[in-house]
Amino acid sequence: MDWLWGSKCDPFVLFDFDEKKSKTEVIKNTFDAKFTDEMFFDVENVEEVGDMSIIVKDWDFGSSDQVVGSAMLPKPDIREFLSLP
Ligand SMILES: [Ca+2]
Repeated sequence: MDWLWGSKCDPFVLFDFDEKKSKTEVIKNTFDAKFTDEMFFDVENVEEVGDMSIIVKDWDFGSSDQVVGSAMLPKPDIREFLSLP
């Protein structure tokens, strides 16, 4: 975790939805990343999907990426976001 001592973060975002994982590109050396990646999740049955896990990590060269923050987007919010009944 190199961002504690003056250098900035190299954030990327991991999504886990319906057991399908996707991630954004790494944006280097910032605390104010703006992600423009588009994520597509091919879901077989929207009635059976669960919550979406969202994890932000700091990419680190030569060591494990560190978790910066996380959130869970619950199924009702996903349905509303997708304008589903
Ligand atoms: Ca880093």
